[in-house]
Amino acid sequence: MHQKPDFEAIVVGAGFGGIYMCKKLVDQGMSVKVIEAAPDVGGTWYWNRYPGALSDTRSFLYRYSWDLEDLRHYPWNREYLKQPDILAYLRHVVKRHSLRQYMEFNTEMRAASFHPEHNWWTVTLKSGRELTSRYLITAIGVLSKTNFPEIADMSSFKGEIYHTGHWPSSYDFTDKRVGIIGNGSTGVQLLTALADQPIKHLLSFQRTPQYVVPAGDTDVSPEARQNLDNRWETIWGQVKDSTFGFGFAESARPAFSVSAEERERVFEEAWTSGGGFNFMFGTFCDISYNEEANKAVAEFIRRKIRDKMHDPVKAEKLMPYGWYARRPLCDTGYYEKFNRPNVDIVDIKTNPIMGMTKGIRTADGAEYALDVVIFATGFEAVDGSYKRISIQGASGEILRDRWSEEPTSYLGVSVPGFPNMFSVLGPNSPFTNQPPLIEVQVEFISDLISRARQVASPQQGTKGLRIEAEPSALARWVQKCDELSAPSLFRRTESWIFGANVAGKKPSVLFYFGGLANYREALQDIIQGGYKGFCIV
Ligand code: FAD
Ligand code: NA7
Repeated sequence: MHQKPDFEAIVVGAGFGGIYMCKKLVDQGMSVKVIEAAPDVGGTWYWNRYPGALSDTRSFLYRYSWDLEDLRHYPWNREYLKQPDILAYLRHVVKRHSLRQYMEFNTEMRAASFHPEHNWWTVTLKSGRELTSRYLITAIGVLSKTNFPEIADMSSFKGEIYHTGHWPSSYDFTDKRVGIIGNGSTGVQLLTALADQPIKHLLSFQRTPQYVVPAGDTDVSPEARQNLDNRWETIWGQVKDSTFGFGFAESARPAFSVSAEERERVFEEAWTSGGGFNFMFGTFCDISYNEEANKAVAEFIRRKIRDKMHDPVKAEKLMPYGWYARRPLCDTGYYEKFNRPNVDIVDIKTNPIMGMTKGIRTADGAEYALDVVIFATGFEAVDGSYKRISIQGASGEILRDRWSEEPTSYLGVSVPGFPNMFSVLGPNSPFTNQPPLIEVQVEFISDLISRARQVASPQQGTKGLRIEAEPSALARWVQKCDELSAPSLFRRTESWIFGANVAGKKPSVLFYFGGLANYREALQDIIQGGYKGFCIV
């Protein structure tokens, strides 16, 4: 008889990924412990409670697909969900499926090591407590570790400093001078919301202007909701058979296969219906890799920005000229807010930030006096969360050392040398709407574990107690990710998608650009081949 660990599985993180992982493993009859650093469930939506925080995946697809009854009855009535709505939804799911009993909050994993003699993991918590488990599943988030750049003299600033990814439970900016550093998805949402508050002066410190298209946020009528409720199975079928999983028909037409008038009509239609991914991938199929197509759409958006702005000087500061090849953004009235006299932009590309004293000092010698500085500077995406943890594999190697040059994993879920450990949304996962992808990965991981558990039995000694990805399978997957992203303009554009947003970090291929449908097909092929690329010993 072999010895038993404390739990069959430890799941780290209680966001969309950890919650579903817990559900699947509990349903398989396993003993499961979920540990979460935050005081409650929610993940991203626990931490990012800044004003204006919302998912820009439409409401009908920013949820789980596996509870049809709940899909039909859970109430929501706007095209997009705000942060409190998503947090409430995830709490509801945990309650509905009685998952809280498996979860421990305010519990951070600091280290983990694999013991080849037992084929299990020891997880060390911040408190020093140790837990053992056969399987370790990290669902610790792609956008979880904040990017908090160092600014000279920051400690001498006497005002308030916040990061959007660690937003406090209360704040009051009434009559204050507020500066926001960063204008990605978060900065755009935050500025749009704060501009409506009684703030004295709101300044956006902007390094790279963005292309922002309308979100199209409206009420969802009871009839539209009923229509969805009648079609959930078809809807999710389409989503999981698509590239991006955002629920719109992805275009198969190149931009220059149609006349200039038709292009304009298509852009105009997408502008009116709204949605960032829809605009980039629902209009034409080659915007992200054909330079001419990209230039055409960029020019259209610039025209729209000019139309919205009253002051040509402000408009020019907001004007993007690089490739339209970052995560597509959408807004609920961003540009219009700059038409107000108390909302302005500071171009920190031309005049970088030099330090913080009474506010923010820039290279031209200007000093912008501020009461509040908000960092909307994003995240160290994908592998950032893993840098805080010392994960030691079977031969003693530490995962963050392995990943110091290039974080990679087989299918986004498994790393050779780190047996019985699986990640949800690990490096080289598809670049898609995340909830459906999370489901696909969680189901793959739980099926793989189930397969190993079938092989294992007390009579068979250690057989089936160790699953590991093969190095050759990883190499092939990484090469595929490299080839798929090579022609993309995204790869020639600095952003978190290639790890190019954090000072000192070497950019690398962090995502699989083949889309959700192809990814699912690859998984199916692997399963049918007896879990090709994994060895179960
Ligand atoms: P997370 O939600 O990030 O949860 C990870 C959890 O792990 C966190 O709670 C964290 O506290 C915990 N954790 C991390 N390290 C440890 C540790 N060492 N010990 C214990 N616990 C730990 N995606 C979309 O598809 N569409 C969108 O519209 C969209 N909008 C977004 C908007 C914002 C502002 C942000 C930040 C992200 C957005 N995302 C969006 C991405 C979003 O992160 C995912 O959709 C999804 O929430 C990820 O869920 P997750 O469970 O994988 O990770
Ligand atoms: P992003 O998209 O990484 O945006 C971060 C913003 O912060 C962006 O404008 C950056 O400018 C700016 N930034 C970052 N570091 C600095 C420094 N050192 N100085 C000045 N400005 C800086 O993060 P978000 O939180 O907006 O969005 C992340 C994802 O979360 C998003 O795509 C959604 O999926 C949810 P830059 O563009 O690099 O010049």
